[in-house]
This record gives sequence, structure tokens and C-alpha cells, in this order.
Amino acid sequence: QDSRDWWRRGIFYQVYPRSFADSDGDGVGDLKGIITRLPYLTRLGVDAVWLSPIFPSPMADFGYDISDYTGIDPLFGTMEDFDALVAAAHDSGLKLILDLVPNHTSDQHQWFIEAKSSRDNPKRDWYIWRDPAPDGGPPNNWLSEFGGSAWAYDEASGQYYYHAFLAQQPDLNWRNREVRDAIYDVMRFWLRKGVDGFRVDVIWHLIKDADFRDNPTNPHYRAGRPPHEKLLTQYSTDQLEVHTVITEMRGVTEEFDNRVLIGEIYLPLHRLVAYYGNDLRGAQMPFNFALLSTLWSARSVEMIIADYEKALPPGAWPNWVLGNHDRPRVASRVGPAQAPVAAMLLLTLRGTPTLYYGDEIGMRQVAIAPDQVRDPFEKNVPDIGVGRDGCRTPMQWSAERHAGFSTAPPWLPLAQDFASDNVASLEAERTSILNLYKALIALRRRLPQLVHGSYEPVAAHGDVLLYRRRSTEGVAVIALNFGAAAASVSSSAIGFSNEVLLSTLMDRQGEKVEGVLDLRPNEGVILGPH
Ligand code: TEU
Repeated sequence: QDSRDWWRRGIFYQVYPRSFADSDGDGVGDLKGIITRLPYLTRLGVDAVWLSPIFPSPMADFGYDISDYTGIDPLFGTMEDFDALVAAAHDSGLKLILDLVPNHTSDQHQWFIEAKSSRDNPKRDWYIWRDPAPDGGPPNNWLSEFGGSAWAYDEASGQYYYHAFLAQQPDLNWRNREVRDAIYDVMRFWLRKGVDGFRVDVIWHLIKDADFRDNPTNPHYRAGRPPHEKLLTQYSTDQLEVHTVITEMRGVTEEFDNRVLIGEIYLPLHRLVAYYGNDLRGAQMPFNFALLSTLWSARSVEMIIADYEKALPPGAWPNWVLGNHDRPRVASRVGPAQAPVAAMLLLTLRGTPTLYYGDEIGMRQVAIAPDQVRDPFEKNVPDIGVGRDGCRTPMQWSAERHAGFSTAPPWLPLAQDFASDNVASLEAERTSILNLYKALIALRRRLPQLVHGSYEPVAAHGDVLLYRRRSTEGVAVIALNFGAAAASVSSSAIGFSNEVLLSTLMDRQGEKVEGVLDLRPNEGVILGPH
């Protein structure tokens, strides 16, 4: 096995640091808390941990507004804590991935303070400044994802600056060479400290149209969707020159051994796969979010996999994501009965899986009372009810007070069911979703065909999704029942010499299957030769 291949073989796990483990009793998670929970992650069997931003920040967008790229926010700890985390993770055989947020800084970043100070400040061009339109309004029609115009007026200098997200998150000007070099030095700073790669925030936003043309209206806009979707982002995102930038970033990671570049990209499939770059010199893992928005049915999911497999450039390695800190929890999207099926899907598809903290214990979207909303997106755009707090609630470790997350009331409310749905009780329950996740991860480790075998769809009917994973080492057959009724599968793929290696219900391991496979409601099964 090639050690450079770790990110292809590995399983990634996203930690939202505010909500994972609080060691100092302020109700917010921190780095020392994460260190104490590393044994849990190695028990679970994951290979790499990605931390959402931990850098100094006014926290207008909970760390996605950075005021110092090479520090640690005191809320999360110190640089010593960070160094200890890197060492502890590596000692445990875990890789550590940081969140790089290069598209925008905080408005409190020194760079922006300087840029704002006058039109001829040397840092002025590090951000995107434009004169007002003739009527004094914003320079064009671009909209912020978090509500309203994407342009904020600066009285003092009489110009607008561009912010794709909050006004407290001014966009950097990636056409400026100094900006690029400054961020590349930030990358080197953390790579030298031993981090194993970056998940790059909104990487498809980095370059904007040089002429700042108006975006066209979106003919598919539906009422109830966020207002910024009224326009397409034809000129404000996904510009051709972005790929040059990404190749430069990739080059920076390659000044060091065995690092990985992951891109956060929400784009249609044909645009997404361009982020592998010419000759695969772009991101190794342009995040594939197709499962976050699909209709949860066997046929839809089957189509998504087929389309993705077909669209991948030759040699490009696939990846799959079921949840993150911006989207409703998978257990709520597909329903608790289907959550185990979703887990089996994620861990048997071809490509690197990324787990979102808490999904392995079946955490659900938590309802947040209007007066407890913390997410700036939901505060700015309240009527659409797609806030992100509900998927960011504290990790449920035990039935103790505050779920073992903290000794203090946590920054967001806990799920009401935490007394039964928590790590301690689910580890003790043999057939729990947590133990299913562990068994799936262990099986993926034991059967190389689940990692690098081909993906072969097999025709099936109704609510059943059927596929094979095949390599020179062997074959595995995966049958997933997306329905709430029993289903029976007879296919030559089932064969006469297979046995159940794992069921999502965790109770029929070793059962011989002779030509026909009976699936119970909401059951998924992995078959292999006995
Ligand atoms: O999210 C980018 C992104 O696409 C968001 O617009 C997402 O759609 C939004 O959260 C609404 O669901 C990244 C981060 O993951 C997010 O947490 C940040 O708020 C955002 O960038 C700005 O940095």
C-alpha cells in the first residue's frame, strides 16, 4: 500500500469545534476537548479529522470570518493546545485537516482595516472596491447569500466593497498577486506545523468576473427559497481563472509530503468535476454534495451515482458527503428508519466518505426557538426557515447533565432525546446505529474491494438499490431497501455462494443466501462470498 494514497483509502470526519467537546466549562467546545475525544474517533475507525475554523474571529459567522489566519481563537485554546492536538492526532494515527477560508476575511482583519483606511492604502486592492452606480446605488446587482445586496457602502471613501456573505466578511481580491502569496504563506505556516491538508471554503467563489457584469435572473427560482437564488451566479462565481488559483494552491500543498486539498463546491455536476483541474492538477477532493439534496429513493440515488461516475474525469477519485454544518441532518432528511441505509450507502460507495460529527449516533435536526437562533444566515433571512443552528447542536456523549459535552449550559440547545441517544448508551447497545457505523468502517477496512473495487450497478426494482463492488481481491454485493415495506431481490448478482456480511439491523451476519435475498423494511445488506 502506498502511503500517498491515504486520502483515497481513508474516511474523513468533520468536527464543528464549537459543538464537539468543551474542556473549560464555558459552554463552547475547544481544542483540549477534541484531544480528550480522539480515542472515540479511533474506536469509530475514521482516518482523518477536519476541523471547521479555529482561528481568531469576531464570530459573526462562527469562525468563517477570520481576523488572523495564523492564530488560534482564545475561545478554542492556544497555539500550544493546537500543537498538542496535531501531535495527539498523529500519535493516534489520525490525519488533521484545517478549514482554509481564503475567499473573505473578517472586517476586523488588519488587512481590511488598512484597505478601508484610504483609497490609496497599499492594501486597498486586496479587497474588491467599486464606485457607486450613477444613481449612487451598488455597482451591480449581485446578491449576498446572507440577504440583500452583496455591496456595502463605505461612507469615508465613497466606494462600495463586495461581500458574497455577511458585510462583516469582505471578499479578498484573488486577482491580486500579493493576496495569493499571502494566503499561500498561511497555508505553508500550517503545513509546517504538520497539518495534513485543507478543506477550502467556497473555493468556487474565489475569482469574479473582471468586468463585474450583472448576474442574469434565475428562471427556476421558486418562492420560499433564499432571495439570493433569484439571480444566477454566472458572473460572481465559477470563473475560468479560478482553476489557475487552485493549481497554485495544490502546488503549495505539494511542497510538503502527502497532503490533500479538498474543495467546497456547490455547482451542477459538469461544473463541479472541472475542479479536479486540467491533468488532475486541481483539488483531489472537490466535495460531492449530490446526496445532500437528492430525493431519497432508490432510483434517484441510483441515477446520482451513475451520473457522477460517468462525469468523473479519467483517474479522478470520487468522494461522497451525507451531511455538514450548513445542511439539515441526514437523519432528519431521510428519516431515522432510513439513516442506517444512508450509512451503508456512504460507506460502500466508490470514493472517500466524509462523515459529519453526530451523524454516526443518528443526531437529528434540533428545533431552535426563534429567540435562541444564533446563525446569522437565519437571522438575516428569517422567513425561509433554513437556519443552520439545528445541525450544529452539541455532540451527545452521555446521559449526564449537558450530555457530557460541557459542565455549563451549551451555546446551542441539546437535542431533547440526548438521554437515550448518546455515545455511551449507543456503544453499549449492540445493534445501535453507532455500532453499525463501526461495523461498516471495519468491513471497509477488511475488504479492499469496498475501497478500490469498481462500482457496478445491478438492475433492481422498486425501492431496492443494488450494486457490486469488484476488485481482484473479490466482490461484494450491496442491496439497500429504501422502502418501508419488505422487498425481495432475485438477481444473478445475488448468486448461490454468498452470505450476509452485514445487515443494517445487525442480526443476520453469516446467513447463507441462495439466489434470492429477502430484505426487511428499511434494511440494507452487504453480501460476500462465504
Ligand atoms: O458555505 C458556503 C455555502 O455554500 C453556503 O452558502 C451555504 O449554502 C450556506 O451555509 C447556506 O446553507 C461556507 C461555509 O461552509 C459556511 O458555514 C459559511 O457560512 C460560508 O461558506 C461563508 O464562509
